[in-house]
Amino acid sequence: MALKYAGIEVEHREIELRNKPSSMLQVSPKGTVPVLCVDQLVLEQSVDIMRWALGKSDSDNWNLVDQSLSQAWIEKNDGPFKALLDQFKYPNRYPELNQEEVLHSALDLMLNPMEANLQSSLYLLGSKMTWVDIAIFPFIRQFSIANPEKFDGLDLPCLKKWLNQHIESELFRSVMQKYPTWVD
Ligand SMILES: N[C@@H](CCC(=O)N[C@@H](CS)C(=O)NCC(=O)O)C(=O)O
Repeated sequence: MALKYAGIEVEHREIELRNKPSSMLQVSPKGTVPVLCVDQLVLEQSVDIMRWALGKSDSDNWNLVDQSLSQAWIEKNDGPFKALLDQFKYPNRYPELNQEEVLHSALDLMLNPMEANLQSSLYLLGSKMTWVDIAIFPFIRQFSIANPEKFDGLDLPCLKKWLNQHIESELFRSVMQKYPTWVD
């Protein structure tokens, strides 16, 4: 989304995670997606790719954020919330965990604090959309899809409105397409 927003054209190589092409592992042995190869650089973290793209072009000032606030949200999302998301998405991998407890931890840690922010402003960090909204909403989307009935029953009206706005956005739709799988 950041690349598209910044108007950067890329050669998009969709890969099969179960069968990673050796050309990818050669440039990025850590073997996770996304990876961006540009100007002799190999960017292997989504957040680095976003920063690089916005450094090139940022017409709506997505980058105009309080640095420590944005970092705190991203760290919470990528660390403990991502762990809870995996536990919520793949309960069979965590038979020892109680799903209700996982859900409550996710609410306490992330979903309720986001709801509180979104009750007083349209976006996570205030009245303007920033890269932090774009970085975090795909994780909330995954959470909502993992157990739609449960998610629908949660009292998070502003979070749901925010999520739908992003899911229905032209930007999201334009990048969420099926791409052919890359074969070396
Ligand atoms: N912190 C990394 C996480 C990357 C990551 O874990 N990607 C997953 C897919 S969403 C992956 O490539 N997993 C490797 C695998 O499943 O083999 C980032 O934001 O780029």
